[in-house]
Amino acid sequence: MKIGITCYPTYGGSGAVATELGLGLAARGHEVHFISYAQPFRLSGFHERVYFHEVELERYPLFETSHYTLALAAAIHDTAVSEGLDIVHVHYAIPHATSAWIAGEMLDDAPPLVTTLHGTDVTLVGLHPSFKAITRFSILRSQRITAVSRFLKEVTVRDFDIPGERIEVIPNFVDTKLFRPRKQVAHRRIFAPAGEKILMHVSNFRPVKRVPELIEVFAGIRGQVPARLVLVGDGPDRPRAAARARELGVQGDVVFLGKHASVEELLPCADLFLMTSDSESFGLAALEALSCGVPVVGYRAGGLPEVVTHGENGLLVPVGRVEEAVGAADCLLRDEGVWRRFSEAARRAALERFCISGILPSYEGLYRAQLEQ
Ligand code: GMT
Repeated sequence: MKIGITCYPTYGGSGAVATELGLGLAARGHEVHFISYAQPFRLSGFHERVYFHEVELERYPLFETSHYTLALAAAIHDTAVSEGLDIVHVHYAIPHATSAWIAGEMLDDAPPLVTTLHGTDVTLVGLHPSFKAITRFSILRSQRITAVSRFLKEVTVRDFDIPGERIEVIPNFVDTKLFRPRKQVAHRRIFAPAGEKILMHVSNFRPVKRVPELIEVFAGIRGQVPARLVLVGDGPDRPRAAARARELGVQGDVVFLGKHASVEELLPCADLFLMTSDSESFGLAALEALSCGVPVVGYRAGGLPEVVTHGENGLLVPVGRVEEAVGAADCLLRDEGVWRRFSEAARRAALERFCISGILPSYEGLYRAQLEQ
């Protein structure tokens, strides 16, 4: 099949999933055309049958804003024509499903449109009164709709009045060969020179992630166990997180690494992964941590409990219960035997339930079923 994939190229789960899906499909013999305004952050190196089409954002003095939705529609249209795409698969509904629908309207024989809902396209941005109607319209115009968790499907049905039978849940996946437990002795020594425990968090530091509150959780843990916190990523809440670390007097033990594309090199040296989001449709970063054998401590929000099994490969507490999160982390860090049991269960969950080789055929099957209709 010739598959067009549109995603945000920026640091985030939807772009990561879309890129790895595309690379996986290409490895299985399909031709994959990424259509985005910049090279997706996880798309590096040369891969056979993988092509990148950059969306040109024209500037003209009359326009004060860029016309991303239109430029993307034009790029999807042009790529569909020039490459003869069989399927267009967009990740994150806003405005990608809208652009792809416009592109389809311009074609006599448009390729079917698959829209994958990822999270805030439905739970936050899409719900804004100025976006809700067009988001619903564009989702419904997709021939196939997928959601990355049962939670996200339920929210979409409830808040957008979209028939449940139209949405298929295909969970996110992880490359378990890449994200695997490794002995990272050198990295560990850099992050924790005195042998402290290493806590890690990876995100785009948006308010939904509650990173300043995560610093509070860390400060509580550090009060009980020698520990250091490694923060990977960047975004609007980074200054507030840094300020909170200074207020709590833990800034010396918090490392802000900034954005890093190869988190599989970092995650294996963590003892725990922290995720304190107040809403998380899936929590891809948590899954990648589990795959590296790193148990997760976090808030029981959205679809995260579908990924992290409480009491088995992580501990989840109600949103905002900082003290309970500290207690949960302490319980895992203090007892080597308990930690090892959780770590092994984490790796097992990734291998048995979320391995890319098990999930990718669901997308292939969905494309085939649509093309055979
Ligand atoms: O929806 C977003 O906030 C953006 C998106 C991203 O690109 O980071 O994150 C969402 O999609 C990821 C991949 O499916 C999920 O793992 C994240 O849980 C989800 N984020 C939220 O729901 C806040």
